[in-house]
Amino acid sequence: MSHHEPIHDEWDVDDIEWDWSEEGVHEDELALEPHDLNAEDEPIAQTSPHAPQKTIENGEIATSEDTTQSQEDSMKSRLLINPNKAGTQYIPKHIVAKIVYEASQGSPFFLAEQRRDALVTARIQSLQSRVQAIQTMDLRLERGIVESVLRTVEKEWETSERRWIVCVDMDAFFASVEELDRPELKNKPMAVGGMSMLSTANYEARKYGVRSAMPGYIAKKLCPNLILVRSNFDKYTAVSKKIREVFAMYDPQFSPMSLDEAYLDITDYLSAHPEHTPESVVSELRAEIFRRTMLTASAGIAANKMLAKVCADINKPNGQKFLPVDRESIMEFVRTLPIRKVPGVGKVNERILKSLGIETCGHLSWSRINPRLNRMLNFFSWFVMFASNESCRDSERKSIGVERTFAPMQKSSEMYEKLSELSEYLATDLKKHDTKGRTLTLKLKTTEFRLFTRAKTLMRFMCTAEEIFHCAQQLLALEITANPGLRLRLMGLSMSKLSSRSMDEDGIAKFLKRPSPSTPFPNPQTLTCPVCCKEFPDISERDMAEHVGRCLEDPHIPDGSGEIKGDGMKRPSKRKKETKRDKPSSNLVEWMQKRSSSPLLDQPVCPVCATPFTDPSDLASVNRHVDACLLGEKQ
Ligand code: TTP
Ligand code: MG
Repeated sequence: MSHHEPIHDEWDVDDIEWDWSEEGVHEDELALEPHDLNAEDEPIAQTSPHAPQKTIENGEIATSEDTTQSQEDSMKSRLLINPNKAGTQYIPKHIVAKIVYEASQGSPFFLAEQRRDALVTARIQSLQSRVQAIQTMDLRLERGIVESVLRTVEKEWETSERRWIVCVDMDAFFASVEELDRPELKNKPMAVGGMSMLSTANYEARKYGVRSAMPGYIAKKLCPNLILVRSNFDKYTAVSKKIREVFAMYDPQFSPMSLDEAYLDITDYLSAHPEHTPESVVSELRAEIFRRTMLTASAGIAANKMLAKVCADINKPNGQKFLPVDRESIMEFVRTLPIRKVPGVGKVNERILKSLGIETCGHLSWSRINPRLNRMLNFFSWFVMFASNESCRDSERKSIGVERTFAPMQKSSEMYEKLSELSEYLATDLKKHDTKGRTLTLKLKTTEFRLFTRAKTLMRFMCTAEEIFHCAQQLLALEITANPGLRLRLMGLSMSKLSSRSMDEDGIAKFLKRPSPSTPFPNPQTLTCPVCCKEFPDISERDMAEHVGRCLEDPHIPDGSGEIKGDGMKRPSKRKKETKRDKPSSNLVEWMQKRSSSPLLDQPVCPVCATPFTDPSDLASVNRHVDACLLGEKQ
């Protein structure tokens, strides 16, 4: 992936997949943490190679292990970060683990990882006791719900149109680009980056266990002959441009994920070129990339993005994997797929799942897993994602982010300068993708490797560098004030809750202007401003909308739901004495809910057919309704 290329993955403040930069730190660990575990910023760990194996029988899950894993084993596997990276399979993992463990002991990175590892162990222990409690419950209802959801998913799958989705990913991208200028490095172990961090390594170096996001000094222990090359983003961006020209030949609306990776939907291309098969199109595409750049790419061809992404890694480097789109082929493929291969399952999720005996995606299957646990860990959603028929269009982008790693930084003036630079980059990316967003997340990593994110959601959209910087500096100021002596090594900004820029009206203004025939509001009338709480007799909706807009623009009034989360770092209490003006957002939500014609969001609905219950307090009729749905007696 790239330096300031946008990453767009599902995230909801906690679930961020960030980009990285100069020194290359990949935080893939942040995606899709199990809901109920509140895994926060917890990065990935690999289950110990020595951990006892678990079994799943009759839907019951053995939960005895993980706590027996020694702290040292747990740390060794954790420090491996991603032992499944293509090209690293030739060296025994335990040898790499031992060297990395010994080389990093006592470093700030090691201490931070140790702290996080202890947290995960504690979570696993608490999870295991909860799982034991669940085992004794009557779960027939939940099993029925899972079955019903699966029936719906399958029906949708059967009736929906098959698409051919391709994930293309360049091989050892930064390193391969460097080799173009220095061909003598081709057969030598080489990595891009510095002693503090590597961006990537060529396949020769991977044979020694060297890989992305590994400190250079540790890589040197694994491979003393390793040659380090400094990164040069201008070169990578220029090559990326050429690759994208090729992508556009096969799918003009391709979806770039980073400098070296993209999703393409080649269904239309195939219809226009009936002489081709999906495999021949992708071979041709890869050959064209090679012709233009002298670099190799690998690809996955499958029914959806998730499967294509997994496939792209299978025959790396310079290979492609084709997965037929029929149900049986997909089910067979998924059944044996190790859970760590699922995009979004990082080292924490992997360790947690493995502690429950879940090693492959087959183990996620509803029939073998306790459904309540399934729901608790949210892994059903991963399972369903395999069956998804989503397209890979750009419009589905959930967030756009940039980040930079740098030499330790302590001066706040420098921090603000970096923030301003990131705001510019983010604004440029937002413009490029014709989008704007309401939630801005600031990500910081300290020199002690403490990683935390602070997010703020505004009622209005942001897209310019000034708007972004204005919001971001408030978040940064809070941290600088709360943590004297703060020393940073990484900073990132990401925008989510995105919307197209081309929409002429947004947010509250649009809402306020929306006609609402089912909940008529007399006009003019007495209305209360949800921001300043003043009452306005005989005001028209239009004037009220303008007033609310002005209130929201007033910087002295808190402008939305400032969300703050993190890793327990000290931060100033934002809440002073609560005054009427301190609670605008709850008033606003309430006000908007009253005005909305749709049912309240938290109205209980049937878990099977999603119909709101007319009288949720009448449990007997609720049960009758759900039973009927489960038995398929309702339409
Ligand atoms: P990747 O596609 O993940 O890795 P890669 O292209 O180097 O190797 P592979 O053959 O396995 O695809 O990332 C693309 C580029 O993004 C990579 O060359 C360097 C950069 N990068 C970082 O800077 N830091 C990281 O942690 C990772 C994973 C990548
Ligand atoms: Mg790559």
